[in-house]
Amino acid sequence: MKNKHVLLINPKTVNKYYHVSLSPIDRIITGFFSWTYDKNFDIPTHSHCTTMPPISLYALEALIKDRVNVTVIDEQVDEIDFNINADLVCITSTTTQIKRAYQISEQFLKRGVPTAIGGVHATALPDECQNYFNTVCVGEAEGYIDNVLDDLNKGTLQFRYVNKRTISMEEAPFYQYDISGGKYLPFHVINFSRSCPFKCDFCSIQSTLGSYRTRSVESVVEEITKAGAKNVWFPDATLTANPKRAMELFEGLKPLGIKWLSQITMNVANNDRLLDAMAESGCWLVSIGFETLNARNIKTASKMQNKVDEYSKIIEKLHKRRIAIEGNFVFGFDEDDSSVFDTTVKFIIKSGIDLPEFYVLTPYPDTVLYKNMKKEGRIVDEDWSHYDNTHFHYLPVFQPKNMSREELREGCLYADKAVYKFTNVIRRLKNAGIWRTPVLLANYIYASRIKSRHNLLPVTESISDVNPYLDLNIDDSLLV
Ligand code: B12
Ligand code: SF4
Repeated sequence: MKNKHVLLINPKTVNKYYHVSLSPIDRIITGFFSWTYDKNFDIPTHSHCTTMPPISLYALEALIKDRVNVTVIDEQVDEIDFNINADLVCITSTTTQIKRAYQISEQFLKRGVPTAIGGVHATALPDECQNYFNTVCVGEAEGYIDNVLDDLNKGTLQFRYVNKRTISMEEAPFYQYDISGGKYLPFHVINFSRSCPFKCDFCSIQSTLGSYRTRSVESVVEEITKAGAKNVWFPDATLTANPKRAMELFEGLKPLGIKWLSQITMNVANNDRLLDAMAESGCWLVSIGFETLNARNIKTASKMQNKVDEYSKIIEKLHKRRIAIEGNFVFGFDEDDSSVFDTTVKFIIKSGIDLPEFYVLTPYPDTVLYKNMKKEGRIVDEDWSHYDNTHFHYLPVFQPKNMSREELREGCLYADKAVYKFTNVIRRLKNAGIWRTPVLLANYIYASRIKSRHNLLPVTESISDVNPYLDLNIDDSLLV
């Protein structure tokens, strides 16, 4: 008999919602796009939505739901009822979210409800987290979660649970959640692998998720078939990390007739057979970390699989196979000066990157980048909620080498505006040569998001005190 109630919470980071907020006019436009593309591809119906369900929580839910009653609260789209009856509150958190996680924990602790934290930040900095939660969980939950539940039942919750073992994918259940309901884009989310074999210095993946490993292709095919999924999102850090296993997966997916998207890395730039199989198995969009156009930056970041002179080639190869590209670029590496923004924007437009995304370099704790910058005395801000590489609300948390922090932030905002300027969207997509409805829709959503960025203020600040956009002075005439 289940006699305990566990809340699983994903804290929000901005005052509204993470990704998309659809006005009535947006709904009509996105609805039209969806209708012409695929009538089964529902657009989100929630008044605000985020693109992705919080997979950490759904991984946990799948692990514990047979033993306890579970309520999943994604604060990006749900309100937290702080008066709800619960025996344990489990919170997941990245570094950006951790301040909000502390606030949530405090509310429940005041009522005497025990709280536990796990995930990327808790794994990197367990001692810090211990100050704010009864229980801190380090590493992949599959290694300790049964002990947590046993101790919850006995009333003997420990202050620390640690798993240092890399758990096998057979031990990691598939996510189980209902994707209808309009809070998220309606992709069925399945991990084929966990972690990543590469060692980029700014990434915290190995320290959280152990060594790279994959599931059996048969189990993935069976899961997709059982769920009747037609649109699948593989949230793997790098689906093609092991090209041989990736080939087996793509062969397995071919008969299913699904459409899918995922993240890949440049290690497959010259593997034409794999790219063919990817397209034939239903891939319509890949996200790639190009990161920088400067080979010296690539070398310092240890992203050795990226060959800058092969970027145009892989873009062309993917477009030839009608696979659209979400291209991720990071600003703030040591070789970057104030000319990097224009150079990158021009490359993106010329090569027709379908969906560009910019990030500001961020030294997340427990990464090589963090350790190096700390040693060099270049970390100037230790407030974790400012470790947000996406929204550019704050000045970068470190001192860049060849520009000021202000220049770096304004450059990121400028680049975002430039690539999503209407005329540049058309130029980009014309150069890409793929006029796919979901890509047009995604460009529309990204452009709206950039336009309404000033509404997405950080949730841990008092909004009346801080509007980080008021002081911005971007000259529109500079836009490419
Ligand atoms: C897929 C992914 C995404 C997806 C989906 C995220 C989502 N909705 O959950 C998308 C693309 C949307 C995304 C967005 C972002 N991401 Co991301 N993402 C990843 C990636 C590559 C894989 C995550 C994954 O597969 N998780 C699978 C789940 C099952 O693993 P898990 O979360 O670790 O959870 C396990 C354990 O940690 C534990 N656990 C987790 N929480 C809890 C809580 C409790 C109480 C317990 C007991 C256990 C427990 O149990 C789980 C099962 O074992 C990671 C890399 C990584 N190291 O994790 C980056 C990563 C998490 N992302 C990162 C970042 C920075 C972001 C963004 C800010 C922007 C970006 N892309 O750079 C946004 C913001 C996300 C946010 N919530 O704030 C960073 C976070 C760094 C940090 N220190 O904070 C990471 C680590 C990558 C990196 N650059 O190093 N991301
Ligand atoms: S390839 Fe991607 S996931 Fe792998 S270490 Fe580098 S940045 Fe992290």
